[in-house]
Amino acid sequence: MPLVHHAKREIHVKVVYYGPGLGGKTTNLEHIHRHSAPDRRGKLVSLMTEAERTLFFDLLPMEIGVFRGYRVRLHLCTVPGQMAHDRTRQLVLRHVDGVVFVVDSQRGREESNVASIRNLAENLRRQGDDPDRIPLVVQYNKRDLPDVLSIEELREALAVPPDVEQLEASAATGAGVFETLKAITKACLKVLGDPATIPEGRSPSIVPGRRASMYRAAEATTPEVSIPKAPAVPRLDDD
Ligand SMILES: Nc1nc2c(ncn2[C@@H]2O[C@H](COP(=O)(O)OP(=O)(O)OP(=O)(O)O)[C@@H](O)[C@H]2O)c(=O)[nH]1
Ligand SMILES: [Mg+2]
Repeated sequence: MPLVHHAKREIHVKVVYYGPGLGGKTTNLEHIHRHSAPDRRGKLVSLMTEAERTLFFDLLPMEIGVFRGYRVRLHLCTVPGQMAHDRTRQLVLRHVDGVVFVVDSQRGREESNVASIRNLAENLRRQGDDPDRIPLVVQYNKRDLPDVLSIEELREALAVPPDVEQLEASAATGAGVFETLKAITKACLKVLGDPATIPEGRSPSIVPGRRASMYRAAEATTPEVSIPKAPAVPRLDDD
């Protein structure tokens, strides 16, 4: 991915919403699904536990218009944020083109946010991607709640470099949700360039030149977070 299909004049872009448990990833997709034209969106598939935690992943296919003569099809996915589901996160991340990192702005969630950034970097490296070259947007979510850190405090705690696009949001009310989607779509299409010149099939999504890294900062500043042994989860036979 992005996967270019010249005969159909289509581009497929996979965007993964990543972040700590209960940060609002699924709520983002639910808002997008609810507020998109029915002929532009597919079914929102969610696999949840009883407590409405994502057990496996959410998937929402969308069509967002035409880019240089090619129809753009987005595949929006979320990972399960709970630490135990790391194997599932690795599967969902395969062939990712762009990441939305959903930050939980609430006071007290700093460590979970940083642990999730570290985990994202680890899992990208594990599959051979350079975390500093995958298109990335940071969403500061839950801005509607009273006890949230300021954007400056969050930016500093998470060491988000200024060249990464950052947006405030409240997925619960919908504020900032489509702006985030637009930002990551633009970032993914920017690195794609002219689809007509790209070979058929899947090609890596790589930002030219490395960014300043919030991953290295997270790795340098956080203590080891031990990941408990994963419980049984359904396996995805990908490829
Ligand atoms: N007030 C407020 N609540 C939010 C916001 N975003 C999400 N929530 C609530 O936070 C809870 C968790 O949201 P989810 O979207 O399920 O979180 P998640 O990141 O998908 O969590 P996992 O699937 O466990 O990784 C839900 O009760 C949401 O309604 C927000 O912006 N503001
Ligand atoms: Mg979820």
